[in-house]
Order: sequence, then structure tokens, then C-alpha cells
Amino acid sequence: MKKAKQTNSATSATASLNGLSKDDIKQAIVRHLHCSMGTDENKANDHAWWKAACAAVQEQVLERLRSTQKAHYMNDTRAVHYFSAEFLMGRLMSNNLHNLGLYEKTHQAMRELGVDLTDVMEQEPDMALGNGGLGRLAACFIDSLATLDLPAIGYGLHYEHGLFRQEIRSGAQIERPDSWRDYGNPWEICRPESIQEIPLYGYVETKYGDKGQINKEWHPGSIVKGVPWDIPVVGYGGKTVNVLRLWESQASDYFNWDVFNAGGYVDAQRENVQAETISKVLYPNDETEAGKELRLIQQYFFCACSLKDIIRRYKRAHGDDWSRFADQVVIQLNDTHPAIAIPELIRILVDRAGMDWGAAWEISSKTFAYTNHTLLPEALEKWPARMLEKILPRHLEIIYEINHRFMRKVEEKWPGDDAIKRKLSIIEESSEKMIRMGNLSVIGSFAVNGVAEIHSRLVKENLFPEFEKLWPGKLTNVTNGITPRRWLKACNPALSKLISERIGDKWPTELYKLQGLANFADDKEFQQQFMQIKHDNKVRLAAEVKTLTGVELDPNMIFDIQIKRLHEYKRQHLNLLHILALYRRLLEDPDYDMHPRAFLFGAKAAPGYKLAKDIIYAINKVADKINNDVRVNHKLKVVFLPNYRVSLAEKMIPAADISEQISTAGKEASGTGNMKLSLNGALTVGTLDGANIEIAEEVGEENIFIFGLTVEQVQKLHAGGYNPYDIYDNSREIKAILDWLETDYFTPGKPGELASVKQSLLDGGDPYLVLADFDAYSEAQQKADRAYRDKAGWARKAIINTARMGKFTSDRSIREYVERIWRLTPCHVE
Ligand code: GP0
Repeated sequence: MKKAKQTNSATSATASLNGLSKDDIKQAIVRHLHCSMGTDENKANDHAWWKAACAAVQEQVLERLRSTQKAHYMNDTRAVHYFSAEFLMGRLMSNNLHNLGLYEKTHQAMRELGVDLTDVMEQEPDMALGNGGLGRLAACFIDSLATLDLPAIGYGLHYEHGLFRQEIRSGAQIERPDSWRDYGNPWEICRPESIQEIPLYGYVETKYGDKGQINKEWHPGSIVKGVPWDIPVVGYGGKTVNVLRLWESQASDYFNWDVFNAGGYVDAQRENVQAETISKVLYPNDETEAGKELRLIQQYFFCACSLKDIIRRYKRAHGDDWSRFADQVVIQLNDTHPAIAIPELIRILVDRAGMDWGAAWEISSKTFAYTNHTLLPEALEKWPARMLEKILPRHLEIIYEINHRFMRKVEEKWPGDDAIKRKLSIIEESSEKMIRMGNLSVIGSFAVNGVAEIHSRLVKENLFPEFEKLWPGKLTNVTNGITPRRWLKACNPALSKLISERIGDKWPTELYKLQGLANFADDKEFQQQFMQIKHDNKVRLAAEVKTLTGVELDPNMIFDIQIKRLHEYKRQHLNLLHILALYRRLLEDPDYDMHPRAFLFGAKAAPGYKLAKDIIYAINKVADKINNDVRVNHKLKVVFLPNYRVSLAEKMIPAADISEQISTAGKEASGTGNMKLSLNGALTVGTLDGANIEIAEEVGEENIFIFGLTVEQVQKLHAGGYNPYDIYDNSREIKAILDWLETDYFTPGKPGELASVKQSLLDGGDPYLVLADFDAYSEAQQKADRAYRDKAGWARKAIINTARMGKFTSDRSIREYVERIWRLTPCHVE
């Protein structure tokens, strides 16, 4: 099928990159300033410089994109298709420059032009098309895929508005729309040649063929257009440039034509509004299923567009021969959000390609693999059967058929056991019939993985135990990882330079090399350099904190950082109670012995999550009081940084001394911020949860502060009937702190404003065992405090943390996916 073509232009492109000089870059930037931006060196502001610089970089990127696509096409490579409703990319400029190896040269080029690259890069809005860990993991994974020269494409939604911008007004979170594309996005390319039409609603017609066979035809009630936007994903070293393809919904001209002609101009416009609503906005709920119709349509829309795109590409090489489809295509489902792709592929194979069910199932069940990211019951997606019937009537039929055949298998294995059937069925027969997307994903995939050892064990033992018996080996683990390019090289340039001076510059792609730093853990000079860099990063962050909040921080304080979405299970309120304990101890005893500490928070709450917003409010009110209380504010400061996002994380993480990873054991699937902080030399105060356990294994127990209940103890405590009042009634300190929250001490004149936090921990039953873990947490914090005062001891621990993070590169995660699930071979690009 392949046409052999020459690839001359690709080779010359590589040559031009490697040979690109500082002056070439300068020229390219100025050229774009003139020709793309229509301005000049004297008039240009930082924004224009940013755009011009992006355009100059993009030129390089696009050449590599072309050679990559050609190489993949010529070699007819098997590729992974990473389906994700979220890609939390952050900014791309610094990352692309680092990965192309052009950062230093561009920095100099800009300096000679009289502009500062760092300021210019601040112009770039974050691409915040995700909520948190799951979306950022997808971004790290596509970085690693490109770096490892693996054929891969990310598929997702081109949200017009990403995660909301958070403002804090009088302590409370306010959500403002995020408009990341208002002034254009220089990285994306629209591909009108690959537009897809997607059907929705309507009804299914049953037709009987002449040989008695039944054929189904879906007559959609509406059609929307999917417009692809491609974001190039530059691998480190700049050879492979893959694509992240994001779909934007538009009204289909085709479908509205009749309405329009019939004089229904206004109605036609209304159709437009509905179609364009689909990719309007990212749902801001992290780890809670919303059950909203539009959300299901979003999921189907991007899956259907992506499958059509994949099939178009496959057919270009293989025509109508489907036999090699599962050899060429593997689709990774990032959680259940894209699970509707399973019945969609079967629909295409059965209804459109005319395959029988067995053949279609054979292909589809070898194509999909599924990653589970949580055990929280409120996050396990279920859709009302009635909603599916309305939006995707044919898919509901197919799901019933999948389930029917699966139930026969269950009956074979456990004859007559209706309880097991009820449990494993895709259909939940509650008062309202529901479709369980987790069950559908497990049944329709050839591999299922959790994201950290303990999480995968719990998936096997608690979430899907019978599935493990039905298909031994199908459930596996791939521990998450992070890209060290963004999360060390780009965000912490001084530390990166120091590391490269000591162990060479191979570590960004061979992170285990960091082990070499352990040799210098006791080296006085190295300790001093390492801690000086930490100090400088703290000075920089303190300046940022001052600008953003007005609060002044002394960089000699311990910078104790908790950054993640706000959730009860992540227990920001445990951190807050401990802060209140310190405050109280300092008030009772002004000589209370503690090293000065600044507690920094960054967190967004889902707009509808009342208690999460109350906790943000409480943190801010407590912060206000403490920061302005001269009795204690030389020893204690509290800062809530507004609008936590990737670009803010990049400034906070290099400045952290302590990393707070304090979820209730069994609740945090993995965590990835824990890895980023430790990589940058912060010490973890954490529970035995998610990847903390593996971090502890790597760094050793003397270099981490582990505390609190284990998963088993948590289970036992719940089983035995946990009563938080037993703790409240018996602890003078806990009682005093919780009662404090009910007074107007932190909210003068308005008692009770913080009472919901107390309420959730007492009458609310304290479902995440905050009170049960409080004393252990407080002790761990005291240990950390004492450890910090031993300067050399702390430096050693911090260095060991960085040195032992090799395991947590997303390159390792991707290699495991490749070996165990995707079976890809690298494709080297000229
Ligand atoms: C899990 F189920 N995660 C979900 C979800 O809807 N959103 C989300 O961000 C997270 C987990 O909570 C995690 O433990 C994990 O590291 C991450 O997915 C990637 O696997 C912390 O963010």
C-alpha cells in the first residue's frame, strides 16, 4: 500500500535545527515581529515579542512535525491513541525551547534584542484544559511518548474555556471564565481537511435482510461538526514531534441547510448555539461524576471524531481490510471518560462495515486498554440508561448486547449466582437504570491498570475482585510518573545546572542517573550549593507571594507547601487544624519551640463543592488573622495563593522545603505532585497512600516523614464504628481548635462562618478520619521541624530526595505501558 517517497526535506530540516545559531534565531524573531505581527523592535511590547518568538520556534517545530509524520506513514507504524477528556498542558514556550535544545540561544538572542525571555514567557496563558492530576498526567505522558520516539497521538477536546480562573475575594473563591485563546494560540494549527461529522439523538430502525439477518440503522436527529486543532508535542532532543489533536464542535452547515432555506434563519442560529456549546467549557469537577447530558455529549463527540480520524488513517494504508486494525491501533482510555468509544467502534464495525458481532468484538476488545484513576465511589461514572437512549440510542442497544453476552460468561463461571451477576453487570438495576462505565471499560478492554502499586492492589481486591478471577492478569499496575524536562530542567534551571555539573547532562532522559548525586549528599560544598539554590528559589517565590497577596515571607522560614485540588480526602483541613494548633501553642507559650514556618496553599475547589469552598475560606480567614498577629507572625505565616495552575506550580515547587501529601490512606490513587516536589528537593510529610509508599521505598524512611493510619487500619476503624466525638472529647487541643472555629475570632462580628468545617468533622462523621490522624500528623510535623534545624542533616535528606526520584520519570511509566500493554516500537525520525 505504501508509496515510496523521497525524504530530502526532512534531513535538511534536522541539519538546520542543529546548526541554528543565536543570530538565526534573532533574525527569525525579528522577521516574525515585522511580517507576522506587523510591528517592530521599537514598538513591540512583551506580548508581541512573545508571539514573534513563538512563531520563530513554531517554524522549527513544524518542520520536525512533517518529518515525523512522514516517517510514521512510511513505516506504517503501530501507534497508541491516548484518549483523554483532559490535557493540562500549561505553557508551551519554555518546554518547546528546552526540548528543541534552543533555550539558551534564544535567551541570548532575546537579550541582544533588549528583551528578557523570562518576562516574555510570562505573556503566555496556561493551556488549562484539565482539572488536576489526571489531565497533567496525560500531558506528561505525551511528552515522554515523543521523547522516546514512539508513534502516538493524543485525542481530546478543544475547550474554548479551560478550568476557571480563581479569584479570592474577602477570602472566598470566585470563579471567572478562563479565556486562554482570546488573543490567539500560536501553537495550534487548524486542520479543516480533517473535519468530521458526528451524529446525535434520533432513533434506531431495525431492518430484516433477505437471509433473515437483522440490520440496525441509526437515524440521527442532529449532526455536529468536529474541527480538529493540532498542537505539536516536541520530544526532548527535538527529533520526534507528535500531535495532540483536539476537537472543536461547530454547527454542521450540511444539517442546517434545509432549515436555513426554509426561512428559519433564527432557528438555524439556535442549532448553531447548541452545537457550539459542546466544546465550550471544561467541566470543573475533579473526581465527581456530574451526570449532565452535555458532559456525555462531550465525551461521545471527541471519541467519535477521534475514531473516525483513526479509521480514515487506517484505511488510507489498508483499505477495507480490517484484519490488521488491532495490530496497528491501540487506544488507551484515560479513565472512563472516553469509554463510550467502545460501543462506538463496535457500531462502526457492525452497522457500517457489516461485520458480525463476533468479528467486531474480536477487534474492539484487542484495541482498548483502560486506566483507572480512582476508587472514590462518587467518581465512578454512571449514566442513566434513559439519557443514553435519548442521545445515543444505538449505543445503548450495543451496551445491552455486550452485557448480555458477558452475563452468559459470568453464568458459566458462577452458575446460578445472581449476586455476582448484579455486581458485575454493566447495568445497575436501581430505581433508575444506570450504565456503569467502569464495568463497561473493564469488559471491553484487553488490559486494565491502576496508577500506583497500592492503588492497583485495591482495584484488584476491592473494586473489581471478580474480574480478576474471570481474567487473571488483565488487571495490572503502572505507577505514574512526571516529565523531568518540565518539572526539573525547565522549572528549576539553577538546580538543573548544578546537577549537570556534577553528574553530566544525560539525566533529563535517564533519570536514574540522579543516583549519582547521592555521592555528594555529605559533601559540604555541594550541600551548600544545593541549599543556596533552594534559598534563591524561595526568595523568588516570596517576591511572587508579595505581588499576589501582599504577604511578606522571610525566606529563612520553612516553606511548607500543599498544592492540589481541594478535596476532603486530600485533607487540606488537617493541615489547617495543625496550623491552628501551632498558633494556639504560640499564644499559650510565646517561647514555644519551633522553627519559623510559612504554610503555602494552592487549590481550586469545584464550584459546586460547598465544603471545599468553605475550607478555602477558612484557610484565608485563619491566614489573615495569623499574618497580622504580631505575637506570632515572625514564626508563623499562612498563604493561600490564588489561581493555582501549572505555571504557578512551576514557581512553587522549586521553592518547597516540605511537601504535604496527607490524604486518607487508600484514597489518593497515586499523586504526582508528590513526585515533583521530592524531585526538587522537598521532604514529604505524608501518609502511606498512593505513590507516597513508593517514594518512601526509594528515599528511605529517614528521608521522609510518614505518619498516620494505614489502609488496613482505616478499614478496621470504619468497620468498628468510628466516632470522632471520642477524640474531640478526649483531646484538649483538638477540642479547643474546633471550638475556636465556631467563634468569631477569625471572622470578627460573624461567628459561625467557619462552623461547617467543624461540623463535617463531628456531626458529619469525619469521613476522612482527620481527627483520627491528627496527633500522628502533629508528631510528624515536629519531627520535620527538628530535622530542619540540623542544616547539614536536612541538606543531606533533600539531596537524597532528588537523587532517588529516578523511578518517577514518566519515561519509565511509558516504557512499562509499551512493554506490558501497547507493544510499540520506536520509530526514529531523521
Ligand atoms: C483521578 F479519578 N485523578 C480521578 C479524576 O477524576 N481526576 C484526577 O485528577 C487523579 C488522582 O486523584 C491522583 O491520585 C492521580 O495521581 C492522578 O489522577 C493521575 O493518575 C492525583 O491527582
